[in-house]
Amino acid sequence: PQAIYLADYTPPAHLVDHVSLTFRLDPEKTRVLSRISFRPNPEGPGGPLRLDGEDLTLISARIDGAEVTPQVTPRGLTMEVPDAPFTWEAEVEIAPINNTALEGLYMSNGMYCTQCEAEGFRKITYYPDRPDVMATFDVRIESDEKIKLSNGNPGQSGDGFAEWHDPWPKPAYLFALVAGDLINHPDTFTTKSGKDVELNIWVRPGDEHKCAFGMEALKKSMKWDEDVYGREYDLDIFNIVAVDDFNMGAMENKGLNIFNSSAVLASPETSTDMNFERIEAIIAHEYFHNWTGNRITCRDWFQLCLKEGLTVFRDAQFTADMRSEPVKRIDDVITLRARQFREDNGPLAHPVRPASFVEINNFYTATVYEKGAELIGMLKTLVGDEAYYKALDLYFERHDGDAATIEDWLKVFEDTTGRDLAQFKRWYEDAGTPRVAVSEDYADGTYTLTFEQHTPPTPGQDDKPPRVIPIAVGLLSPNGDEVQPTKVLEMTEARQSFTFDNLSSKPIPSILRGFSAPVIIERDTSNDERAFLLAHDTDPFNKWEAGRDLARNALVAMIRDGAAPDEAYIDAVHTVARDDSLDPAFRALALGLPSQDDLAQTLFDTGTTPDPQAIWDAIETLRHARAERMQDTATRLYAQFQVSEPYRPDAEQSGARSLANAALSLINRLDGGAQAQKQFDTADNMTQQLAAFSCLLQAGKGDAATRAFYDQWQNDRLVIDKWFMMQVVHAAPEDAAATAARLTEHPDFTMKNPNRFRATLGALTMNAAGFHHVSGAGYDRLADWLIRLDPLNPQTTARMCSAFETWRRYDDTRQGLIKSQLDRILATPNLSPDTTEMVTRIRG
Ligand code: HT7
Ligand code: ZN
Repeated sequence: PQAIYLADYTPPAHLVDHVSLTFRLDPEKTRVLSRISFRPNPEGPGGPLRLDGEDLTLISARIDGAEVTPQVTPRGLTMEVPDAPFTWEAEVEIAPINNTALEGLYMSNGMYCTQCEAEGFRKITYYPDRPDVMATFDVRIESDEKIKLSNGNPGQSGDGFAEWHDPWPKPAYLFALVAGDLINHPDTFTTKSGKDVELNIWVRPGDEHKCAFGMEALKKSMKWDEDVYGREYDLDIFNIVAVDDFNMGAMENKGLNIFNSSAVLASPETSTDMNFERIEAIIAHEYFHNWTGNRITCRDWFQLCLKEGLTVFRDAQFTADMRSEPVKRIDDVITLRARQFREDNGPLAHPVRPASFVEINNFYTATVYEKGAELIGMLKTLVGDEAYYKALDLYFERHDGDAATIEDWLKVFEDTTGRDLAQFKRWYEDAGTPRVAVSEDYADGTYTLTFEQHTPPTPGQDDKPPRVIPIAVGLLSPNGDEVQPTKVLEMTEARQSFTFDNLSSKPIPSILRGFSAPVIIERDTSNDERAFLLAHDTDPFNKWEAGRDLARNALVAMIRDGAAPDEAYIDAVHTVARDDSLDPAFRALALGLPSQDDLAQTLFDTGTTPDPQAIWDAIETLRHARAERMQDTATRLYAQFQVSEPYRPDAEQSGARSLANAALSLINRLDGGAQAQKQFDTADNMTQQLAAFSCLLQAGKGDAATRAFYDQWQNDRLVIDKWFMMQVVHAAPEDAAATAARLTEHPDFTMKNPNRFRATLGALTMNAAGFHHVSGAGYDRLADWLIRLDPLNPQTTARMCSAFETWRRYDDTRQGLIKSQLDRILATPNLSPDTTEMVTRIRG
């Protein structure tokens, strides 16, 4: 497969005014009739009509009513056409039942559904399948299925047919169709200008009791986008459909969002607090795409971050407003570091706006999404809130109906603020996480902070010029008072100093407050200073960060130097846990420890080859030491934070449960699972049940609970995903690969369902010490299953290859074992382009 380059962008030769589609649905022989009004693009390169098309059987084609015979290849067709507007008509045949890749039109549990982003529409009919071709669509679905849905507003319907009209021009990746035996959970929303919108969540019969939360989340999202961004919904109806077999979380098709059932269905008995929060965020994310993605779309797939970075940023703002801003920020930074910093640091590093790709599906990454969102946050910090919202108003006004670029995006900020954003643009173009080294000086009441930035080389990019970095800083006096409230320092040079005057003593700096830029701060900080910040910092993010750094140092000292668990760390975190003036959710976060992967990277960065087993042992030892020291506190917190009111998945109750369950896991270290067993037996919601189940598995007392959990939930596929996942994630390192292998033999295991596959094999990669067990069994098992999945579902296979991306940090034995698995995958006959690209990049 050939790479394609941003620099080679050329506008399409032909534009489309309108598309009419008729679907005659059949599992093996669906007929798709298209009637498309084309016109030459005055700004295009000219030449023949080129349409994308894959896995299609062309039955007939006509231009302006006359039968034609185009030149057909496996990737599409070409046809000489008049240099004037014309109508293209085609009939093609497809077989949704055979479509296991879950791209294009496929079947899930007997229901027809589509996934067209990024390039799935070409598996439905011949079309210029690129986002800068936007058209209005009419769709007629002919089928005996009870419910037949597509984009836009409903038109006529009758015995065996339904019609839909989408008045908003859209690219083909936003096309959607669903047909099946579905039940709706209906509601309405009245927009700020008084328009009533019909809302529906469509599910399989039996799931209707799991829709209420998603519906509330949708209405809150619609209101929030009106209140905060002034964006109103623009159709008469908004449909959401839950589908079991889905490659990602959800898809923002115009007026017809399609969701992985795990991202929309929720009930207290079957979903955890984390599930509820994730569902609320994904519903908001997909809804917000209606403006940032659909009304304004991307010119080409290199601009993916234009819609994804902005929409992730908007959904994070929404969650912060609905729940707790500091907790959301801490959660997001934990994820950013775990996924995006890891990506930026290895062979898959790429810019937020990549310059080339082979398979676009491989670029739906943490860098495009999460780092893309960080760039929006930095821009907002740099220009200020007022200018940010003014720029957004201009963006919506200027580019409504456009397929836009990052240049268009930055220009609205330049025009609003008069700032030159040329240096800021480097954030979009240069891969890698900048390191910012900090030094300080204090003399005669003046405190000076000096920053030096450098970004390590990444594949294909050796030298990186300095970027503009907003560094939010506050200063504390030695008695704990804040002497300098948060101030944003704008670093633009490779080395730059900032001074603070009139200080009566040398202050303690709190640097990168709120994690104001996606960088790594390098500073020699003593543990005393960290403990001071943990106790006194007014910035919740840096307060949490100080505790996290203390824990990391303690663990590194144990692993590298054989040190005993650090009493000072345990005292400091114990103080936070006991502090009833703090938000319980924050206290639970403070009790968290750095992940095994985080520690492996920290060791590697500081010159020690990480030993996954030693990391696991150290975490176990530290957890045990903490449990012993915090025994009384744990007992008190566990009792104090039991929730007696009826279950609500809101921030208040979920914060209380997370602290009580953090206490349970401390208690569990010492009581051999007794309290966890009680909680498991009496739990009336999944948060409590799963927390107890996880404790029992960790205590080695999980056999009875494993059986009971299965018996209770065997008919709920989403809960059974949890059952698979828990067993693998909590298996002892030496048993993890065998546990995953055993579960792949279970009658409920299927590799056709991505959720189940991820719950089993993805869980193996989450069990770091198990996956990296020196026997190589983890690597071998994963490679086996990736090789098996690839012919069925290349997209999910390719994404899961990233489990191997950190291979160069390990010892020669493990490197050799992983390399041989990568070679084995690459040597597989007919390996998909998706997986070939990923493994080739990882192998280097
Ligand atoms: N825009 C969507 C990204 C996407 C996707 C979703 C489901 C299945 C396959 C997919 N390929 C790309 C989801 C989003 O970011 O909102
Ligand atoms: Zn998105």
